[in-house]
Amino acid sequence: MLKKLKLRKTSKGTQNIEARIENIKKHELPKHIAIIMDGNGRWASKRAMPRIAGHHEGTKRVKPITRLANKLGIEVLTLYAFSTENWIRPKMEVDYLMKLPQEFFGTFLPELVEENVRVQMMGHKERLPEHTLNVVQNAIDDTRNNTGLVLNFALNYGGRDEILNAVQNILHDADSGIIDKESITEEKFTNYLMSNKYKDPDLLIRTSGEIRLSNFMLWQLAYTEFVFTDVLWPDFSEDDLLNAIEEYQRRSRRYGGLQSEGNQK
Ligand code: V07
Repeated sequence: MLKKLKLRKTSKGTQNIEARIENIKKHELPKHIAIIMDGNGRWASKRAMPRIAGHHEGTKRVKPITRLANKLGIEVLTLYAFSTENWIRPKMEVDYLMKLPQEFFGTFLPELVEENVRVQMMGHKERLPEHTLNVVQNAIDDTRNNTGLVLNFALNYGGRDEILNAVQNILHDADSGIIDKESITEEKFTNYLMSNKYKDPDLLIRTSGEIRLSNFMLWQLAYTEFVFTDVLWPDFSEDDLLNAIEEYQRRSRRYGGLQSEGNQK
């Protein structure tokens, strides 16, 4: 009985999704979507499961969301996978999290290559274990020539840390005469951020009901539309992504013509 219900829900959902995608494509899409994938721990504790079971489930949700973003023609999907603050978690949990890129690419990399998705990473590489860095670098290399969706993982990333680093590098370049101290504009500043190849996010989604930024892309989110949802990340479905995009489209229609704010790359 349970199985039957589940199947019915899935096939109905699929049908709806195709129709919704067609409609969504008729309107302006966010070019860059950033997601704070929160709620894995809560998802697990609700089921009396260990936190790592929630992370495992959360990793599985990244695939369908990436597929849908690619299908919609989104240019950049930035996913907050691990923050510079996450190192204080229990060692066992951190060790597990650091194996998730392996788990993810182990089954998904061939499809990403095939589907023209380009993998990128934003964050400090230094502190990451070698095995993590190796699989991420391998995925970046294998998808280097792809021209479709950029799948950008924020891994060991922190917004203040990023800004501070930009300042330090600017000071360094000013000292070496590479940049003129008097002519540092917002545009030049953004060149020193880790996201310097991408436009600012048009849409930020945070799951799990928390209404804060938690040190994510502080500079880049200045003009971004925020959509917060109570859905926990392991439950976040294609429908939920489409809901967020539809909300974005309703808002941009409402503001129509007033969209010249923010820096456009
Ligand atoms: C992680 C699953 C998603 C929810 C948020 C926390 C747990 C995918 C990756 C990943 C990262 C880099 C990469 C490929 C995949 C990942 C961590 C945690 C640390 F190149 N999910 N996921 N990395 N979670």
